[in-house]
Amino acid sequence: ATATQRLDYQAPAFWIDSVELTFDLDPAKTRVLNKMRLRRNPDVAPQPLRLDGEELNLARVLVGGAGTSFKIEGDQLVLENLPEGNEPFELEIFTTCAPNKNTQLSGLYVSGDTFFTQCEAQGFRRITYFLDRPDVMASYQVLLRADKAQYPVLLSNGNLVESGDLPDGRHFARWQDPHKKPSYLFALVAGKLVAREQQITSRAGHKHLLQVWVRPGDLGKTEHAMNSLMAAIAWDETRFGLSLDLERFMIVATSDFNMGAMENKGLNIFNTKYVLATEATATDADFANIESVVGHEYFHNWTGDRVTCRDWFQLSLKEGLTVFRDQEFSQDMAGSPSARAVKRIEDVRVLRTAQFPEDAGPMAHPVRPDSYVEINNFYTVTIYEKGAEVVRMQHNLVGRDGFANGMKLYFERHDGHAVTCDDFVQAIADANPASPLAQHLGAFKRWYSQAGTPRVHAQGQYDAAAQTYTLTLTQSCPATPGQPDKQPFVIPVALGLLGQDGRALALQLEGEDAAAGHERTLVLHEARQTYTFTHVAEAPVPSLLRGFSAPVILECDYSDAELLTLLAHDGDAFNRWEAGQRLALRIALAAIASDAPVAQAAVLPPAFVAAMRDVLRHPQLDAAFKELVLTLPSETYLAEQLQTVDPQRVHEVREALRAQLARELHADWAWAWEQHHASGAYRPDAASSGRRALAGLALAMLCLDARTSGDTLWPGKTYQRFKTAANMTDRLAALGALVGAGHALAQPALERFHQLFKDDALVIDKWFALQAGRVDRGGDVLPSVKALMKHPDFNLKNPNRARSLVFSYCSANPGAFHRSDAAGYVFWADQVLALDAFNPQVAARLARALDRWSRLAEPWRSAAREAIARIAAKADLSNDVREVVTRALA
Ligand code: BAL
Ligand code: ZN
Repeated sequence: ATATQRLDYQAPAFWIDSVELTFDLDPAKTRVLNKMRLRRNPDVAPQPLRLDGEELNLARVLVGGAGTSFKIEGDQLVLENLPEGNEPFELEIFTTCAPNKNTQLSGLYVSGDTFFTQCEAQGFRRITYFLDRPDVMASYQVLLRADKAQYPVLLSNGNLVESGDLPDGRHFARWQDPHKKPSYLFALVAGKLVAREQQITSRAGHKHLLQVWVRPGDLGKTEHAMNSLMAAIAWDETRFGLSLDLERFMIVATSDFNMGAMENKGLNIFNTKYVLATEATATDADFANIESVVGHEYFHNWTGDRVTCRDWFQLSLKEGLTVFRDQEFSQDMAGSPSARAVKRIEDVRVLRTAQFPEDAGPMAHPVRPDSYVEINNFYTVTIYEKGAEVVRMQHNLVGRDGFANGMKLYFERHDGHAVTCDDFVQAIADANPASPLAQHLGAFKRWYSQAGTPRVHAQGQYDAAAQTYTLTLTQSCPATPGQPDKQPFVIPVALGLLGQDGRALALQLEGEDAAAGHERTLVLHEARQTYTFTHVAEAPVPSLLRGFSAPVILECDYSDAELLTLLAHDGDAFNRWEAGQRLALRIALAAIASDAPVAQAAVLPPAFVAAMRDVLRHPQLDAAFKELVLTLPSETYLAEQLQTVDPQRVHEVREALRAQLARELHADWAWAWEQHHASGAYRPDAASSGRRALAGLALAMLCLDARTSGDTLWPGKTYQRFKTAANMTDRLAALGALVGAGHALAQPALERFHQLFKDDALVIDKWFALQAGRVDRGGDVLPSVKALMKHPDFNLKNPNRARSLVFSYCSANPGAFHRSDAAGYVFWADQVLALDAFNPQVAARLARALDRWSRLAEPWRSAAREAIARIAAKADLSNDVREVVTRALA
């Protein structure tokens, strides 16, 4: 397969003004009549019409009602004898497809007994021949016909204009979308579904019908999704002045879905994982994810649907911006400054453990990539999460009001159009001409064009005689594939200075008349810049990159004492957490580098343990924040700091540190459990989920310690908690504590859990994931994963189930996966190949699990390379997997 290049973009030779689609739905053979009105694009030289189509059976083509000649070239239908001139003409195409054979879950497919579609990025061409590219925006009218008993509900985008019965037990529904849209936002759903409904009146005074469609038994699990949707609608009106532009807004849930959810205009299709929740079946994290994903898809209605992408290289235009919006929404919903900081820390943790490795590995690509073989491989943490950071930096450089003005200008200029990342940043800058963003716009745009995570080195110098503090910031960025040299980035560095007692110091830069506050943002835009603060009465402790003000790696030679000061006093909650992580990282990395045995050893120095105790027992800090501070950096994050990675040593050291924290803070964990475990009526709000998170961590630590101490009290209490828990968060935490400690009670608890929830697919996913993700002890996880592959409930074809077992092991459990006998890698390669035979998108995701193979120590490195090469040697790989393994071996 050939790569598509960003710079090869050309406007389409034809526009499609309107489409009338008629579907006769049948799982084995669905007939599609596609009647389009097209016209030549006068700006492009006359040429044949080339329509995309994949796995379609073509029956007939008519132009202006008459037969015409055509050619099939590869996956394209080519029409040469079309009317000349710029007048619109009508083209009718009859095709059939087989939804029940569509295991890729792209295009029109069947899940259970229900029809669903997924068209982003290029699934529409699997439904009919079309100009399947996002810059072709058309009006859609859709007629659905199907057996009434089998498919009583028929949905598509927009408004229902007509419905009724047909002969032979069939019926129809006609839908009209009032908004033009690209083909990737088309959707249809047909099946036995029921809806939770809600009528709302917007702030603008318009009435809307909201619906959440699910299978009949699931209606009781839709309240939270509906609440989240209403909150998202209200939030977008308040925060950005953007209101719902449709009479009806629908969400439909399916249990077979490659992604999390999809923002089809007016008819969002969701993975059940991000819709269904009750306190008995879903955890606090599930509740939070539902709120965030429902918000995300809803926010796409403006940032994605009304203003869409010119081409797929601009994917972050809608994804980065919409992730930024959903992150802000979740922070605003969380409420208190502390709860907002917790959300920020969680988001940064994802960025660092998933995006930083991507940016340092063979799949590294800019936020706006330059080339791809398979666009589905570019729905990445770089496009989404780093893209969101790039929007966040713009927000912070122009301020909250400036950003709102920039968004307003963006919609004034581009509403109804397909545009580029450049158009977005230009609008934000033009609305804020005096801002540092506008001042450094050209350099700022490098965030879109250069891959790799920049490193910022900070060096401070205190001059007691002059009472000055000089901070020198230097930046660099490592080479990434195809980009050996990087130009400096524009890096906003939010900072404060603390006195030795932790007090915030007033900030006055050389040349300024007076101090201006206790926090400010320096804009680093050259390779090296120096800033001098004056009137500094004592050697300060710098608190740099507050709130993680830029997606960079900050290097600063802090002493342990300085980090302890920041951990105890920093007014910026993010940096307070960060100081604890830096301390833990430093200790862990030293232990990894040494050959000393770590099991049962006291690797953590007393000062660190005492600082952790102080945080845990702190009278003012929130439980959620404590839980984050008391959680050690992950194995993946630790590995990212190393030039050469021995994954077993990383695992062993982290487990030893965890065991020591469990042991030395035993009384404190018991205290934390007693203080936080009581639960009244369940509410998924930030404060109560924080208490549950800390109680859950305490229980895990108490069970872990019982493993070595032989204590039976805490495992017994945990089992009791597991049995009587009033909600899934507490129940799963107790089960996880037993499983994580490898306690004998884990097995009966797992069996009981399965028995209780055997009919709830999303809970059974948790049951698989817990076992595949548990702490490895002597290589015992892989055999149980292999046994679970044979469990009657396991099904590789269901993406959620595949993710819960195979991905939880290969992609999220490094200590268990990186076995020195290479059996983890052999298993991985087998599963990538098995998945690729029917679902390339999911297979290609799994293929990313060994991205960072080249940094592994031997024998892992050679074994990993061999496993990747075995996949690459397969002749009939999908483009998806081929691209990933080719880049890995390059
Ligand atoms: N557009 C694909 C799914 C999402 O990002 O919302
Ligand atoms: Zn999105």
